[in-house]
Amino acid sequence: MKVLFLYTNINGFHADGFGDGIAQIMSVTKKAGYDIANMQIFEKSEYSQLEDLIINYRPDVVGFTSVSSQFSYVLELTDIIKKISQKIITVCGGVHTTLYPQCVLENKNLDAVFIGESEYPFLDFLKKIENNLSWKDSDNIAYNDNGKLKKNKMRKLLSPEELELLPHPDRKTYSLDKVLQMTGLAPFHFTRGCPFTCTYCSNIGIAKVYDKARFNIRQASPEYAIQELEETIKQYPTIGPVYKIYLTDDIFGLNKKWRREFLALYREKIKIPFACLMRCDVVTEDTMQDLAKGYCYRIQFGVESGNDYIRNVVMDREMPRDTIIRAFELAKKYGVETYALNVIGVPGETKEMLMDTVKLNCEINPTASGANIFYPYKGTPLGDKSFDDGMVNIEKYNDFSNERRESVMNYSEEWLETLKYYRANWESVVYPFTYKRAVSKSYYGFKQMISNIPYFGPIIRNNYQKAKKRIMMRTNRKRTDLSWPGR
Ligand code: B12
Ligand code: SF4
Repeated sequence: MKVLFLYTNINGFHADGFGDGIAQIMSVTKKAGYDIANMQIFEKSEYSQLEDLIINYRPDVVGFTSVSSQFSYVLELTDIIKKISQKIITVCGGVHTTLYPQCVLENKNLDAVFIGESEYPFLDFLKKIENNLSWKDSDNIAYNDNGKLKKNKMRKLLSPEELELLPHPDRKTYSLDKVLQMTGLAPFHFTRGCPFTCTYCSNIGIAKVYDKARFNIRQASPEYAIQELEETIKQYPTIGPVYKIYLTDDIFGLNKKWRREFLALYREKIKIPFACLMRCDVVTEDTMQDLAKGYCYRIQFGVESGNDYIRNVVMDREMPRDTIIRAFELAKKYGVETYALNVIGVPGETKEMLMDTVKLNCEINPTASGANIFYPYKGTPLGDKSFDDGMVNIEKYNDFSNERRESVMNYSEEWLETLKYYRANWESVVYPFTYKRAVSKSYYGFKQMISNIPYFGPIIRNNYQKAKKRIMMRTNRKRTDLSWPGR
């Protein structure tokens, strides 16, 4: 039996390309003995290549993965697939179908969606198809039952012991080459879940799907993670000399014991600079020291809002202002670059509140800073409330193409324009014009151009960064490199 896995990133606002979730489903499917293939689609012009692949490979099942903004493309692609053969079973998993399984009713050419962690439910599903049994009895799926949503029972979340038994995500069939070239980084994801309850984020929504108040973290052992890194580096020897590592865990190192053991092993066996995502309240002096010693060169912190009411009441961040300031100070002290992530345009925010965010960013003075416009994801508390209160412009929302770049909320024209302006000009607002900055910005543009040269670009950039770090360590100067892959 043949299974084709598809990852789309059409009209994404930054270069992406590796879905850890689908790569994990691919590895268990392969291990179970099925024939698998993969295609990554970045442009609609690639649809015809998919047609060729379907005709030549003749899959029995096609599995998509989808975030909300990609779902309309998934539906377009199911139409293409079913036009070639009605016999091919089309399914989709990922965060969108988990939070909003009703989406399966939107197009009859999508046979079913998977809800939540689906390694074993997907294998059962394939086994049923193979044995000519009804796949409609599989766990974790939802499908269109004569116009009504039929949702099957959910398997329990995988325990740490079960995670330890999974094969590592398949980075062979799902070739990383394109991702490395596009992003300049090798992504890895070692933690499932995040226990915080931020109202705009999917984690609280996923917790609800599992009837839980919080989506607590689960991990395989640090040894398992290091083994995955070693295996991948062996497969892609450019990781290290050319490409750095990006740990995409929602919050790296939330489990202290795990983090300490992982970093100790990383120092001994991996020794490649890595970037990661963290919360400001996870960082202590100890942690920062350990991270800096352990090859962490950059941390992406969610600042979200500089206004206490928006941050802690509307967004439920539970994050004191001083904690944010302290985390950025510590990063500076230990020579770790920082990126501040901000969200503007949440319901209730005024211009003054937005300016509080600008002020806080000026105060913490991160290496780089960016702002995205609030997007009401279905299944999240703030997203659902926005829909319930009639605050979402449905027409704009259905046209996902400007996700996070423009607001889809029913705000006044003036406020919509203000948000667009601040998002587009965030850097110049946070870092006011100075000749030094203007020079460094053009220099950054030049560096980006160099980085885009296939293969050699990242080598040149890395050597430059190493030399710069050496000089800065001596002079203890502030960094001005603005590059960051973003999320
Ligand atoms: C790492 C990460 C990225 C990486 C990798 C993206 C990816 N698709 O995995 C990068 C940097 C590329 C990225 C980009 C983006 N991201 Co992102 N990202 C994450 C993050 C932090 C972790 C994802 C992950 O690896 N999880 C671990 C794996 C194991 O879980 P999983 O992906 O859910 O997979 C399991 C199940 O869903 C299911 N499953 C998944 N796929 C499939 C397929 C089949 C066939 C089956 C059967 C099952 C199945 O089984 C998997 C294993 O159990 C999440 C937050 C989160 N915790 O989910 C945000 C998150 C997914 N990102 C988000 C967003 C918005 C984006 C962008 C749209 C940003 C942008 N505007 O450009 C892009 C979209 C890129 C794309 N085309 O997918 C949102 C999505 C919200 C939504 N409802 O749509 C999230 C949830 C964060 C949030 N704000 O809440 N992201
Ligand atoms: S801390 Fe970050 S990942 Fe965790 S719930 Fe909040 S926004 Fe989501």
